Amino acid sequence: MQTRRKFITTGGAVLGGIVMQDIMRVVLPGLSGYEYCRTASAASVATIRMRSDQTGGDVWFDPIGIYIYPGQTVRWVVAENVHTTTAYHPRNDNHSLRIPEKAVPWNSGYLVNPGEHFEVTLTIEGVYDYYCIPHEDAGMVGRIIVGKPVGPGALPFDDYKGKPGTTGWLPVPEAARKAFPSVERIMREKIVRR
Ligand SMILES: [Cu+2]
Repeated sequence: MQTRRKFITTGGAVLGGIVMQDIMRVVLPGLSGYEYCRTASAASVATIRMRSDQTGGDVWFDPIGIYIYPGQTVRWVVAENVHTTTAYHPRNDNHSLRIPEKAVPWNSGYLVNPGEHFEVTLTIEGVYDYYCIPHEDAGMVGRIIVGKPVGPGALPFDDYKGKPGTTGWLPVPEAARKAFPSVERIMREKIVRR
């Protein structure tokens, strides 16, 4: 927005105030909101789209794996179908813990309309695995790495079994296990798409 505003101001000086005001009124209502969001968030927000084919048989997060810096915000946006973004954490329906121990788990609840979105800002370093409640068994999961790839999410899926305090935790379903991109691949490529 800064750049655009500067450009418009410069243009206004050249074209004259009245003309420029008219142009702004006509052209900017459509552009300004988008430009503002895009520019304001570019430095700090990573966007993940929640996707589906027309039948709902194929569902996925895009990208499925991302690397971000501590303090960056992740925003999930519905593109098609109905989804959630829900951290692998015992407080979310007794799912096994696959985010850093000190991190706060999130659950967006159902996002039902295209464009609906949910954000978290992740400050604690580690691997964060998450799923979509209605589509977990279909393998709709994603992985975020914040800074160093450490914590429970970096361990094998069954690592918790037999450890104290894990009674009743639900293991990651088979289709989801297959869907996760590896930690190594995310560290190498930073953004991983299916
Ligand atoms: Cu879903």
